[in-house]
Parts: sequence; C-alpha cells; structure tokens
Amino acid sequence: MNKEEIKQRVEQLRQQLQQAGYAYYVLDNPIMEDAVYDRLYRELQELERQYPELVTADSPTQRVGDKPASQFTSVRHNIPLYSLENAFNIQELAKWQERWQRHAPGTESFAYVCELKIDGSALALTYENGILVRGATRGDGIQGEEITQNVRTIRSIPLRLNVDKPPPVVEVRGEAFLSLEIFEQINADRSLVGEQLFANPRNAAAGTLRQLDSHIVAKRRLDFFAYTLQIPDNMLRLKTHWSALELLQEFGFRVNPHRQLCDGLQSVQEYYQYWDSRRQSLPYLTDGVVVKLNDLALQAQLGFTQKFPRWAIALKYPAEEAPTVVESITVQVGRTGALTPVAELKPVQLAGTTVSRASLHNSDRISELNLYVGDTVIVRKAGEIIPEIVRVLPELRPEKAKAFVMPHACPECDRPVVKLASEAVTRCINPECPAIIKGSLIHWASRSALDIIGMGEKLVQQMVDRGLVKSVPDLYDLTVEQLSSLERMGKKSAEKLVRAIEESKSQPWSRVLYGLGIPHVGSVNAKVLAEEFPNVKELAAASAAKIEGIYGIGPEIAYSVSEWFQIPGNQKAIARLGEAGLQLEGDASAEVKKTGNLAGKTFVITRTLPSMKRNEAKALIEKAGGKVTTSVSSKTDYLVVGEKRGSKLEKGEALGIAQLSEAQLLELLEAEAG
Ligand code: 3BD
Repeated sequence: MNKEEIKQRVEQLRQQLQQAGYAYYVLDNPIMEDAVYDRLYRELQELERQYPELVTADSPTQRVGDKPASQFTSVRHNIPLYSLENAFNIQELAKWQERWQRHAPGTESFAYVCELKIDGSALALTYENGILVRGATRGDGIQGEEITQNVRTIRSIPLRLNVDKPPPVVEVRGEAFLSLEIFEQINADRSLVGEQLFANPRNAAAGTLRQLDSHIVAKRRLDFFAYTLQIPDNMLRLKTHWSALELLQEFGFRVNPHRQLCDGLQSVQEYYQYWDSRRQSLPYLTDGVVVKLNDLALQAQLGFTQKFPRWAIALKYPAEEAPTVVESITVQVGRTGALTPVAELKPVQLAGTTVSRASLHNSDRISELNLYVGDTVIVRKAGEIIPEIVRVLPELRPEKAKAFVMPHACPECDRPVVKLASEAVTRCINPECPAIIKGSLIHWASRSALDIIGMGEKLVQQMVDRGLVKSVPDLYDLTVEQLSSLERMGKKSAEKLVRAIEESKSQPWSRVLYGLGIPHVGSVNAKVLAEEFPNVKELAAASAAKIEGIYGIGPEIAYSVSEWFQIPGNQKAIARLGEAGLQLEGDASAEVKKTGNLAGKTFVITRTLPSMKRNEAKALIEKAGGKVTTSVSSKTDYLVVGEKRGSKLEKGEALGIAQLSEAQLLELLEAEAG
C-alpha cells in the first residue's frame, strides 16, 4: 500500500469501528461480531503505530489513553451549569408553574418535556468542528475538572459528531452513570481485595470519573445520557427542547428513551407516578423526573434566577435514605426470648412516612455498624421495607455518645439472659417470662397460624398479666367467666372469643406446627414439614439428619426442629394441645396437583427473595403443580421477582412476562391451598 492507500484504509477502519461501537453502545443493537471488531481494531492500532502522524483525536484507539494523569486541571465553564430547583410533590410543582407564568404573562399554550432524573454525575462535553476536545466535571457549576481522557473511555459518547457540517463549537451536557449491574460488580471486586465499597452508583460514577488512570476508568464501563445541547446563537434554529434531544440522538449520543411530552400538570403527574412505581425495573438508578418547558424561546424569556433556570424543575421521589440521630437504644423481648435492640430515632420523613424506630437485630449488628447512642446515622426505608440503619457517620459523633451494652438481665422478667457463642442472638430462657408468653400467644392467634379472630395484642397482655394464661395450651381451658372479668370484655365478646378459640381446633396440622413458633420454621417450612411428617409423633421422633433430607429444608431449620422437640416443656405443651383436640396430624394428600392456577405453569425465580429460600419457593410451586426453570424464555409464564434487579428481570420485561413479588406468589399459593 502506498501512503494514500494507507490513509484511506485507516479512515475506513475508523468508520467501521465507530459504526460498530455506536450500534453496540448507543443503539444497543450490535452489528458486528466481537472477534471481527477486535481484528479491525488491532489492524488500526498497528497502522497507527507505524504511522503516528495518522493518529487523530477521534480515532477509536484513543478511547484509552497512554499515561495516567498526575492530577486534573481546573477549568472554567463558558456557560455555567445551573442547579435544578426541587419539588417533592405535585402541589409544589403547581406553585412553580404559577411562578413561571407570572414571569411570562399571557402564555396560553405550552408543553413540558418530562425526563427521568438519572442519579449520576453531570458532565460538560465540548466539540470543536465536530471533534470531542474537552470533557469536564460539573464541579460547582462555574469551575470543574478537565477529565477528557476519562470521558473518551465512555463508549456511548461519540468522539466525533455524526454530522456533515458541524457548528464550530457545540457543548453537550448530560449525566454519566453506572448501571446497577456494573456497580454491584465493582463493589464485589472491591470487597474481594478488601477495598472500601462505594456507597451507591452515583458515588461510584463520580469516583470513577476522577480516577487518574484512564485504563481503570475504561474497565468500569461508565455510560452517559445526553440532555442539553448548547450552540452559540442557536445556529441550528432549534425551536424546542424536544427537537434538541432528537438532534443529540442524531449526533450519535444516547438520549434517554423514556422522555415524554406532557401538555400540563395532570400528565406530568401521571408520568411521575408511572415511573415512581416502575423505576425498580430500570437497570440504573433515578431519583425523580426533570420537567422542562419545551419552547426554547419561552425558556430564553424566563431566564435564570441566581441558581436555577426558571423553566425547569426536578420533581423528586420521596427520599428513601436520610440522616437522623439515635436518641436511645431500647431492648424488646420476642416470643422466642430473643432480645432485640431497637434504635429510637429522632423522627424523620422517609418514603412518605415518619420513621422513629429501626430494628438493630442483635448486638453483633451494633458492633458491625460501630453504633453509639447519640450517633448520627443514615436510615433507609424503601417502599414497604422495615426501616434500617445502613451506616453511622462517625465524624459527627458527639463527645457524650455512649457505647451500647446488651443487658445481662431480661428487661421483662429480670432473669439472666444467655448468648451462645454459636448464635448472634441474646436470649431470655425463662419459660415463664411474660414477654415470651405474650409473644407466643400473639403468634399462635395470628392469621397464618391458628387465626383466632378477636385475640389481639391488648387482650393477650391482660390475659397474661392477670395470670389467666401461662402457656398456649392454657387458652383451651379459658372460660367465659374468666374472660368477662377482663377490661373492655362483655359477656358477648367473651363468648365469641371462647368460640373462636374452640374453632381453632379444626385448623390443619401445618398451621398448628407453624403456630408452635419453632425458631426458623415459618409458614412455608411448616407446610413442607407437615406434608412430609403426617403427624407430630413422627416429626418429634425424627433426627436432624432425617429432617434435613427433605427438599427445601436446610440444616439450621432441621437442627432447630429436632432441638425444640427435645425440650420437656415443649413435649408437655404438645401433649396438652393433643388432649385439647388440636390437629396434630394431617390428611396425606401430598401429591402434585393437576388443576388450579399454578398447574402446568412455568416459573422463573430471579435472585434473592425477601424471606423465602429459593428452594422453598420451588418446592411450593411444584407442589401446586407448577414447574420452575432457571432461564427466561417465551415459555415462561411468571417471573417471581426478588429485591434486586437483574438480567433475568430485563429479559422478562422485554418478553412481557407477568411478574410476581414473593408476597403475590404466597397469595397465589395460599388461594390454591384454600
Ligand atoms: C438528570 C442540574 C438543566 C439543563 C439545568 C435544566 C443540577 C445535575 O437526568 N437538566 C436531566 C438531569 C439533570 C437536567 C438540567 N436534566 N440540569 C439535569 C440538570 N435529565 N440527572 N442537572 N445538577 C444536572 C447538579 N449536579 C450536582 C450538584 C448540583 N446540581
């Protein structure tokens, strides 16, 4: 090849590689096999090595730089990056609308563009004559850091604009972010080598952008959504923000596909609610929606306040994490005697509710968190999840902060507590501890156990405090006279309760087993065990090894069950329950069902479920006649969705497969059980 031919070949290779990269990273629709891409890439690399004068800034080989930078230089933004005003509900949005309308009197018709607010890190990219020459972080909006080499590693950012006659200068702004999947991967890798974990994808993205070594940045697979286009004097005569987004897309950027034109507050609210409930299924985090006036002339007319554009606002989702102070730590005693420390918090608003307490689980958890009373902490409450403390801010610890010490005596009965070396839990082991008795009774009467209607917490409290009931079997000796003596108990209600208690004798063996409150035996395990062991005698006589042999039952459960039946007090209780007439054996109809809602249906279970083990869920589905497979396909009927997002979920969504949460699956199974 002569020099001219070589130059042509180099240009051809660049074009092919650029198109393949664009198809892969922006359109998510690959057009070239990896191996072919690699071959062309290496050919280009080799030619550029031989003829360094042919290297250009927009060559695909330039995405990974050579030497790490020693530090970043500070750059001033030509046009400042403004902040966004926040609104937390639709009323605040309406006020914002009134405000901008006062600044633009007589505006009759207008439209908003709604965008997802990506929880990432803002970037400003400068293109001169269509070539990426500078990438900078937002910084404080006035000054940022020049991180061009890192920006070049982001595959969804074009190194050259896809346009014939580019304006001399174009500035593109948008959000760099990490997908949840990659964020989790990065943290998993970090934990393997003992590095400190990133708290969230936003921090991980910001930290990655400020990495001095662009090779590391390239490995982290950052992504980017573009959302504004600044062209001096509006040279391209754009009229709307919507058309600017379309142009950005033509230039070769990834623009979030979930944007929407809305004609007023009503449709903005619908968009907001739709994405608040669906954001869980996105592969990246969003923290609200951004609402912008579509008309660029109207935007220009409204202008900016000191900090914000008047023509845009962020409508945020309710916060799921917030800082607050641990005012004290109290200790509760549960039905198993477990002492649970509970953080009493200075009340905070989280996910739309006031949170003032968070379980700390056990003393190990408190040490792990390194939590002192008086500490400022981050609490988290997502959707229906119970609030929890995710971390402590040790730098805010006051001098008078106190370490927590687990009490040595039960706070309810004052007897000594024990903590086995093998367990994280501290327990009260006094079988007469009123807290344990109350807890056992409330559990016994609960909906999934014996379902004794009318036997609420207040009533149980009185029954135990008056000494009417000292254990579960005592319930079956209660008389109307005794119950009528309790506060707020007339003869009628007493008779009703006695009847409800009497009726509980016809509840099936699996519910009785669950009601016993054996540690680790939830309603699902109880069903599995009750099916495998037709009566209490066989279960009580079974060794831990035999119990563990059952599909879906782990060693911890098996050990717990066999231990429980060794305790004389428990044996006595079982005997008394039998005498009282409770069902301690089942009807052996444990064959696979051929009819019903689940029969013949195919299920796929994604990742971790909140409370059930995968195998338990599988066993139950199979019992109800369903089938469980591991990979999602068009044959899948239901996707049982756990807490985390993942590739199965994405695939399921793409195929339009119905989704079930664990709770919904249990409902379905419950309905089948009748
Ligand atoms: C997004 C400003 C305007 C151009 C100002 C209207 C505050 C971060 O997805 N539009 C978006 C997103 C962010 C935006 C604008 N549109 N500003 C936008 C944004 N779809 N996240 N932001 N920013 C970007 C910020 N960043 C750090 C500290 C303070 N403010």
